[in-house]
Formats: sequence, structure tokens, C-alpha cells
Amino acid sequence: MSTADFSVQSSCERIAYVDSHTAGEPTRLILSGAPDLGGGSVAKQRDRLREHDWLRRCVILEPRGHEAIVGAVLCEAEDPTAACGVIFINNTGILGMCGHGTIGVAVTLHAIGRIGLGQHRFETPVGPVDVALLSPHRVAIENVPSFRHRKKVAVEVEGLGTITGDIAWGGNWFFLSEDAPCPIRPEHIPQLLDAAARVRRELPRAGITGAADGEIDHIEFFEHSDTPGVHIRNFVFCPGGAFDRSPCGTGTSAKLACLAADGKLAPGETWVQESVLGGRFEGRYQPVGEGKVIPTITGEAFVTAEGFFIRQPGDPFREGMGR
Ligand code: PYC
Repeated sequence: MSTADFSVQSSCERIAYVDSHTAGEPTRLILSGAPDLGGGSVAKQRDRLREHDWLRRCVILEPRGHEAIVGAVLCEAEDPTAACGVIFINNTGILGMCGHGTIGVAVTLHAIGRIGLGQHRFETPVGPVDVALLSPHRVAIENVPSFRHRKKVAVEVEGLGTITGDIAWGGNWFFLSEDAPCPIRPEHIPQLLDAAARVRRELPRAGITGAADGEIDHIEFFEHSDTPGVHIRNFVFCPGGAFDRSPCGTGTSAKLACLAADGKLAPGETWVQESVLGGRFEGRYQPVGEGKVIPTITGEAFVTAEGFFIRQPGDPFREGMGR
């Protein structure tokens, strides 16, 4: 049977998507079926997408998705030179930026013939991101300006004691700590998830936030890596309770901002970060003043699937299950 030989016989609603993974972390690019977001800035379109939360719920939550998927909804860019606007969604809401997702979107847009190799600009709700598609799979993104907000903040966490970390912005807010309760290894993922969830819950209770009261919704544990050519291994806890299978693009950006603030990495020097599962991102930065840096994150993505989601009338889970 060829792929053209079968199709569900029904006139119900369809949403076209292409899936990819970046260092193991999935990205689901939605290509049709999204509501009209009306143009304007991508931040405004993000607010409108929030009013149509059925799309996020349908394509990310079970039974069509799962907790580790980050979705990418294409929208109009305000800047006519930009290739597109993109809004990232997950199992709990909308992300500011997503590094692995941007790499996945670039590789997917190339795979479906919408962009060529070379330089492109994507607009996100938190600012423009320049994307260099170096090959069909390898992408370098110049992220939004990133910075460390506070250094060595201590928080008392039940069952863990005092956990100390830096608070930094890399397109999302991060609490970055070396105080993981166990080695960052795949066999300890349940313990790491539990510890990170506790830290995450405790931060707002202790009144600890990012700048302008920004909610810290990503926790990044890290440790030295013995892998040749790799500086650190990390474990990133995402807002909806999943862990990032990749080293996390915005988390690597936040780490670069901390290294720059501590004078531990020179501008342009390469920093390699691996995830708990061993996937790698390369990072480097350029200072842009006022303690901020522009991080460049390089990684690889591969397309894994294409298809349509179907929303049949009468399906109690047309809009997904749960949150
Ligand atoms: O790569 O920035 C990232 C990211 C954020 C959440 C999951 N991945």
C-alpha cells in the first residue's frame, strides 16, 4: 500500500502538522487549521491565541500529544523582512521563546520547501531571533538579549535543604543551580523531576521572581561533564512538569549570560552543554551592553512525522484531556 492509498473518509476538521526533534526534544509545527490571529506584533497575536486555547489543548495534550511536546504556531511577522512569526506552546500554556523549537521550525520549514539554506529572521513574542540554516539539519540561532538578574539566591526547599542558584533570562526565566540532589544521569530522572518541581513551587512562596515579577518557570540543574569536549551536563525542568530532552536553547542562553557576568567565558568562545540524555548544543555570546549578551546556540534537528489531526464531532476529547 502506498501512502496515497488511504485516508480517513470524513469531512471533519483537520489540522496539518510536521513533527521534528532537536537533540531528542520534540517540536510540532502546526501548518494549517490555526485560528486567524489578525496580524500586528507577535506578542499581540500570542494574546489572541490565548483566547483560542482549544488549538494548544488539541495538538499538545493527550490523546493527540504528550507532555514533552512543544508546539509552534506560525503567524504573520510584523517586520516584512522576517520569514515568519512563531508562537511556542506547551502542555501548560505559551512559552516566551524556545531554542530547540526554533531549530526544529527552521529544519522543518526547509524540509517542506518554505525556506532555503542561509540566513532568516523569525519573530517571537519576546523579540526577533536570527536563524542561520547551515545545512538541512544544522541551525545556529541568535537568541534574544539574555542576562543574569540575580546571583546566588538561596531558597529553603522541604526535603532538599538550602538550594542556591542564579536567576537569568534567556527568552524564559530560569533558576540555575548546581545543587541537584543526585548525579544528572538518566537513571535519576524521577528524582531530578521531583527535586526541580519542589524548587519551582518554593520560589514564588519565597517571593523569588525574575525582573518585573516575571515567573521563574524553568529550573536548570547542572554539573561538570567528563564527556570530552563538553563543559557541563544539565537537567531542565519545563513549566508543565516535563524535562527537556535537549540541553534547552533558552536554558543554554541563560547559562551563557551567567558565565559572561562571572567573566568565566570570553565573547565568541565556544561553550558546549549536554542534556541528561546526552544531546548537545554549542553556545557562544556577544556582549550588547547593560550586562546583556546575545547568545548564539547551534544544534541539529530531524523531521520525524507529518500528518493531520482530526477533530470529529462528538469526540469528548476534541480539545484534548486535562489542562
Ligand atoms: O529549547 O528553549 C528551549 C526549550 C524551552 C522549553 C523546552 N525547550
